[in-house]
Amino acid sequence: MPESCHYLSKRCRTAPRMGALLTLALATTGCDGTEATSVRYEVTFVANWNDSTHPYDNFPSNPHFSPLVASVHSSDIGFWKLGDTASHGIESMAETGSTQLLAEEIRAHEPQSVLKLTLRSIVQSPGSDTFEVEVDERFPLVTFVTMLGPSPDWFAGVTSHSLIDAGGAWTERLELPLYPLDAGTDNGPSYNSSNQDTSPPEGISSMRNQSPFSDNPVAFLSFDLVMDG
Ligand SMILES: [Ca+2]
Ligand SMILES: [Ca+2]
Repeated sequence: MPESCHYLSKRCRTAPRMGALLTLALATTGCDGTEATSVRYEVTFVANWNDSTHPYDNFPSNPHFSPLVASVHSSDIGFWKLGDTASHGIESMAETGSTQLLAEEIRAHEPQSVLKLTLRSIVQSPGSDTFEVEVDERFPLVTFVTMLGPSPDWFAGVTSHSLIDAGGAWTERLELPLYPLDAGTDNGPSYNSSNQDTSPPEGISSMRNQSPFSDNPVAFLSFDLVMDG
């Protein structure tokens, strides 16, 4: 059996619900081993960072998230990980909100390991953003990052998250709470601290329940499989 039909055959054996079966059938054109099956997801980013959810440390007057960097890629590549040192692109994104360096790092892996890079616009918090991404069996992973602004080097996101579930089928709906992260590249302790470069850089770490953050998520990221027809 062609490799690209692997997930389809698994899905068919497990007698999926009719909606999912319909989607899969429509999304699957020419499963002859020459093309991977692609599906689309509606992605919704909901900003949840405000002075009620995180009521500490002179909460800033203009809380926002920098333009979301969204990448669909294969398991051959990853762009950040807890405990690892941030790349220059992640450092730049987390400290300034700039997408340029990170976009270059991601695009360097097109088309072999990266299917698509999507750059969005600033989202006020509270606020939301909705868009679609296309994924396929060779590129089932998503990586999303956005800076909390203003902040020294704090960001939120997911890394190399697969939209294929443990049973080998496309996940129909997924909602992920996003907790604040420290890129480990600036020592500033407060939202509006001046630049204090961390040299050498430290590993990326969670700031969940660490000053100035509470135990609440700063955002939610959800994925809904688009049901064609
Ligand atoms: Ca830091
Ligand atoms: Ca820095």
